[in-house]
Amino acid sequence: MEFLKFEQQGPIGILSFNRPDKLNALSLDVLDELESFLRDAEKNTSLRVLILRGEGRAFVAGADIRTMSGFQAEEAVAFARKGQRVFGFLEELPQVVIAAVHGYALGGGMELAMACDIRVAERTAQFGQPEVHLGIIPGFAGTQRLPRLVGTGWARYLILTGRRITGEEAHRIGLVEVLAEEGKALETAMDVARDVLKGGPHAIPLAKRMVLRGVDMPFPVAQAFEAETFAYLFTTGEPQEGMRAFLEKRRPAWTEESS
Ligand code: CO8
Repeated sequence: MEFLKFEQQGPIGILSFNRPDKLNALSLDVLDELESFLRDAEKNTSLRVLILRGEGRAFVAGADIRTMSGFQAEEAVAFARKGQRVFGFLEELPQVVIAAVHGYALGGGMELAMACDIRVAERTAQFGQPEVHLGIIPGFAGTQRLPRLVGTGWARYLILTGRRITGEEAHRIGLVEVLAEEGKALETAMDVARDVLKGGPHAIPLAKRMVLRGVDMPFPVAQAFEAETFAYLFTTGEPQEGMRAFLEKRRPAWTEESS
């Protein structure tokens, strides 16, 4: 891979955006590489948690402005759809995805972090949706994921002013779930990953899917879906082991990967 680096330590994978001279800006090539990586990752059954981070001074400073600067309308819609598809695929991965943010997470970079399940960020990280300053709008589903995460008030404030906020402020408004000290985003994300791995390997992806699907369903339908998912888990043997382990005062023996 040219713009991405991947290493796997047991069930935890670390994917680094590696185009530091351009603050990891998302060009068409970077998006292509990300898409093909994600297609492989989906099938990687030994991988249970994926951490996303950036090399250099940024997480990701946005979609590549040079790429977009020559667009006509057809290319613009294709680029927006491509980013939406790739980020949608990321969001739908069976693995838990954690963004470990330091430095800039702007525009498409903030949209990328929002497509992750959990956001860890350093206090000094810089989040923002500066698109309007370029005469565009967030186009990788930011106008949709941001209000779902922080409410329509903060979403309109951030998108309409293009102002940047620190990791600390992002944490206060609910855009970031876990705050890390400077230089500690990855380490803190690894701690979160280890907690995720304590959960049942069947329960975790199903719980993730339930939350994601459920928000777009009418409440009674989502509730029925939840009950069916709950019941399905009992066909896997996992709840029996989890609860037996609790009663026997020991750690559950899930699978080799989860220990
Ligand atoms: N795209 C392309 N290149 C970038 C980007 C970017 N988003 N961000 C930084 N770079 C490049 C710079 O051009 C520079 O390259 P070079 O050395 O060749 O001149 C290099 O990275 C380093 O950047 P700076 O010299 O600017 O570094 P500073 O420390 O001075 O500034 C900033 C850092 C404040 C992060 C600054 O680089 C900046 O403002 N970057 C742009 C941030 C931005 O506006 N991001 C949003 C982009 S729009 C977007 O993401 C839309 C997503 C949806 C698109 C779908 C529509 C079709």
